[in-house]
Amino acid sequence: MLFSEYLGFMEEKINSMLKEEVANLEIPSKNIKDALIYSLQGGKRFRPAIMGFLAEEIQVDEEDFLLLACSLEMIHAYTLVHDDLPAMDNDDERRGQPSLHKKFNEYTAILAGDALQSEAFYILSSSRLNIPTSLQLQIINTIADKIGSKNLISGQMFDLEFNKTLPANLPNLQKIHLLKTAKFIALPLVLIAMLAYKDEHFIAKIQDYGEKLGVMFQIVDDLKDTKDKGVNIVNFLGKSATLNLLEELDTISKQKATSLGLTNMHQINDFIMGVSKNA
Ligand code: GRG
Repeated sequence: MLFSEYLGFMEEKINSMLKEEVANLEIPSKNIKDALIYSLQGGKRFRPAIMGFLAEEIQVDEEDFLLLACSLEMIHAYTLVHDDLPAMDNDDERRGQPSLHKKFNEYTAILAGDALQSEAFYILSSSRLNIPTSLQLQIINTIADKIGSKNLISGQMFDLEFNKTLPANLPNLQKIHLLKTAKFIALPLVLIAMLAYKDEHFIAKIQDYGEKLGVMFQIVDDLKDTKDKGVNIVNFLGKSATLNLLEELDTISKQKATSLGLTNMHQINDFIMGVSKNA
């Protein structure tokens, strides 16, 4: 199946799973339950789709990673809800709808973000994952590392400090892209490699590939949205040099995938490059 088709297939599957996950939660506060449902609607499900694409290449069964994919989407949704808050990026819209704090209010958005993160780890640590406990612990540990203060949180912190207490220069911007976006695009691929019991060498290489893909993903996001954003690579390099960098990353990352025997993953590159053409 083409990656673009697979994305649609995964979107439907994850949407219905997430709906069911939240429906089954016994939450005393109806407002929080409604906010969780709202926050989980409308994503592209890019991270689950890249998981599935790699899973097919290295023979990991769907039932072994779908709950993991749902947990990652919950964590992803939490970061978006919190990022949209007035104290952070102050965005009124998300996924074509009012952002959560606009639809509900600020304290609901803060608590819904917190809840999304806890519910994700509740699923991740449950026996429903049906994998050996030692592997499950390693997976939880890896996720906590990538979304914690060593990675995602510092990336977001630097983003908020950029051009204020943090000098606005290209190395700092690239550090933000790596920590805030790229590590969280590499993570789903690393988790699939862990489920397949791949060795350290493979995991380091797939992480490297995923990070390059993540930087490409962020660059395309920057190309799509250049208005009033200081933290945007197009403002530093200009459009033509940004497109050249994107091409370069595409070539390098495809070589990395090829060296792992994963040529089907090139379709993910092509999908990202395709989005850049319409930017
Ligand atoms: C609040 C801890 C914390 C972190 C926020 C994710 C993030 C960090 C900020 C969001 C802003 C942004 C532009 C992030 C770059 C990554 C990105 C393009 C996220 C959007 O991901 P998509 O396109 O979103 O997969 P959908 O809506 O399709 O799920």
